[in-house]
Amino acid sequence: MTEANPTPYGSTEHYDVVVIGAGVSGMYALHHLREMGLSVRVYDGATDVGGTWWYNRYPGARVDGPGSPFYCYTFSEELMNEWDWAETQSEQSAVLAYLEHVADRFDLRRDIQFETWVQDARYDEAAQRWTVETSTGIRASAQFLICAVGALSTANLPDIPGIHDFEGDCHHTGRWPHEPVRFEGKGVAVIGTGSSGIQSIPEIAKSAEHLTVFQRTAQYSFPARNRAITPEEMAKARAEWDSFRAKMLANVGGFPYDMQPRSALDATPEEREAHYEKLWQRGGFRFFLDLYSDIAISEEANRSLADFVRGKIREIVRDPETARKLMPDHFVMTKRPILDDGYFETYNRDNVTLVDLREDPIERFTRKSVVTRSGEHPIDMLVLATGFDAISGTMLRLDPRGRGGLSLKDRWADRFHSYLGITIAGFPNLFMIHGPGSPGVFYNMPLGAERQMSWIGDCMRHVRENQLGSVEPTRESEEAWAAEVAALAGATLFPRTDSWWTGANVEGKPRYFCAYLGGSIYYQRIADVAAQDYAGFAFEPAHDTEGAQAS
Ligand code: NA7
Repeated sequence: MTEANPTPYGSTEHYDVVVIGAGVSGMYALHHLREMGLSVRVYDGATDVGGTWWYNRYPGARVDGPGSPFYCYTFSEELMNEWDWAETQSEQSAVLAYLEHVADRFDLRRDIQFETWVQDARYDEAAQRWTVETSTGIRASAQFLICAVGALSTANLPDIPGIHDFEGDCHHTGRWPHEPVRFEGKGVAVIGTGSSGIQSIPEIAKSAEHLTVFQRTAQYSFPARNRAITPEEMAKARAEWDSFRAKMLANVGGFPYDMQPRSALDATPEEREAHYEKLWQRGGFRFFLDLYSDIAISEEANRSLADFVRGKIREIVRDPETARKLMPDHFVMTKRPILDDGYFETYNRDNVTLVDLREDPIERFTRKSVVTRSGEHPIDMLVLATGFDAISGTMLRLDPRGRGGLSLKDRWADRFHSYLGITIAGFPNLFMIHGPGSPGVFYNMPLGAERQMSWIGDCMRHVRENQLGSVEPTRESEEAWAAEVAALAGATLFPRTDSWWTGANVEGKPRYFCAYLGGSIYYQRIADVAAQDYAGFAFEPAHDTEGAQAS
């Protein structure tokens, strides 16, 4: 292993790699890089591991992806064998407990500095190294910088007149307090009906005196039907782990399932209805995987599912006026699909009111109320389920400085330029996990982190073993990559809806769909790039071979 050189406060610590973020991606990056024999330091602002699972402690927070036991790391069969998942849609505390176990088992914490924000990251062209400075006064230098900063980590806080005057407690779902929040006897307002709002609203309604939901966009939501995982299911997942993992690697989204090859338009309306009904009754994330192949592609296919869900909302919600307000009108699936536990049923409670902000927008806050065009809504507590400056937001907040002091904010002013969703021209030796231009949130995220990190590790090895000093994509390869990302997205309905996937939820953000659709194809693409001597990248020789090798 290369020697790390930690030095006292005020001077510079030297590592091979600095990783920003100790969530799912950063934790795996640390493990992988250590296995490669590199010295690594990880910085994270939280007090412990977990990233998004450390922060998002709001009531009702659960896995809304493929579901346990397949939302987990796959690199260690022993880890799979020793960890029991209790439910199909694991709650936040269960996922966090798993990540804490991973940190213990692989002794990760000794190389992680918690409660430490990286405030400055600069590339030194002469030294071919990154220097970071932290909120705790640490300065560290490393040959490589890995940004494992999370796709959903910078809160999107609404800028509504008077919001800072509100005197009651105010919590963003992604910054939820660690001590219990009590809703009993309180008038609570929730702003936002994305996944976080829709997971938390039924839970808050159970104990709040009154809950007022402020909805900007009505949503399609599907039953999670969370249930216990049986010992037999866990045993099967373990016994057949190799074949499950092989399926995950081959599947477009990284899940151990076969995709439905049939077009919705090849089925009769009756067949479609029966198929949707069967999936609705079974629930869970597999609803989306077992749909027809063209739901996100063909307007007609899409309409068939949208009509089905709208029919369900009408059936569930007793008050026709509330049901009308809850009717979504965008293409179904083109905002992040949501799994809920009794969301629409919650509007049948006497203590819940829905305000449709399209008809009745918020004008301002007072010390004790929300004022909409139609009048005043007195509240004691405000819950902001308003989402995140997703995918690119945290990189922009970090604003690393590349060659010649180039600011990422400037480089990304018009688009989130990247090559392979991993590297950025002008920012040598910097790698992103789940960055814009990668499959990111369109892929099983722990597995995606493993696969991207494995590619990044190989690229670092290539640099070091060939006495190179830096690796950086060309702008031409970025342009070609952007065209590939756009062509994949352009064949779908996704770019046609305002969502955090298209950046439309944050004012002033470039509006375009920046995830690489195509999952497993992506991993073949990046493997091919490596096999073709890292086609599309420019390498510099090491200015100081010894320094680059031994850090
Ligand atoms: P989302 O999915 O971005 O949802 C945020 C919600 O907040 C959504 O309904 C927004 O409406 C609404 N919103 C945002 N800003 C405002 C303002 N200013 N006024 C009113 N309403 C607003 O974030 P989540 O945290 O729910 O989910 C993020 C991901 O985490 C989720 O997809 C899972 O993958 C896990 P909009 O739809 O933009 O009109």
